[in-house]
Amino acid sequence: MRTIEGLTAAERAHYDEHGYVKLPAFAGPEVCERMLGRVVEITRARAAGTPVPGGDGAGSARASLVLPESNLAGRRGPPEELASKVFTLHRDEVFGGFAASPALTGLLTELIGPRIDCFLSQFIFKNPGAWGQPWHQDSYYFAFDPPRPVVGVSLAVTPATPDNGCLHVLSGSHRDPIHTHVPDRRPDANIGYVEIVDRDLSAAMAMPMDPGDLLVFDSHLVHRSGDNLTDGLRAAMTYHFAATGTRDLRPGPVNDFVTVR
Ligand SMILES: O=C(O)CCC(=O)C(=O)O
Repeated sequence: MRTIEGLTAAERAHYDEHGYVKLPAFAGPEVCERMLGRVVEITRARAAGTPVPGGDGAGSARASLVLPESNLAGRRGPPEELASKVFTLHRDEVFGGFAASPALTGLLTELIGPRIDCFLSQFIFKNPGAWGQPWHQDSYYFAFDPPRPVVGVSLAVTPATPDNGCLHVLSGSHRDPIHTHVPDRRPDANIGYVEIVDRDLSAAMAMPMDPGDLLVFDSHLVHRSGDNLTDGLRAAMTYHFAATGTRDLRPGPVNDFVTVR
């Protein structure tokens, strides 16, 4: 578990040059286990139409929202094995606690400023057979004033490997403008998947991660995830942060600004 607040000089230099930095063993195994247990509980309660035990921020208008994995439609199994993403978890104690933890917000203050909101959270269920999310920049999805800085973090909850659909990143692409994104051309692709097709991606790299590793990345970084070709789950918890006071010019069902520092 990471004990220092903030980034080292080398980590900051890596982030500035490449648009991302990986922080090994940022969280302990108990954090990953608690998140996985909690999101399964929430996903099952949502599928059953019953209240989430202990609440999940459902007191807010923005309770968690479960998106199914389109290309697994028709498969039988418990709800979490058919889910793709569970959005808007950061009012829940388990997920909100991590978003507001000093170890995390300490480094975010260096990239964003002293007052920080978490506005988006997603638990990624990459179940066996699930397709990856194509090349994209996260800021394509955000219409903010000011548009930057926006920082994403992805915590590996299970091992992430090239075979089970880990993230891939294009180093230095955080300096790109937002590219044109076209709809994902695969007929059974998930809702909201879009794709960059006008960028040379030959220098992209896979980003394997161990459980507890944290990837911190700029919202202009071009990235994707792979298909899960294994018979095990790849799971990750992703959050996005912006400066408190950022205006959302196109409010939608999943952005929910909550001050974390
Ligand atoms: O982790 C994944 O599979 C994709 C997540 C991602 O790229 C995103 O949410 O922007």
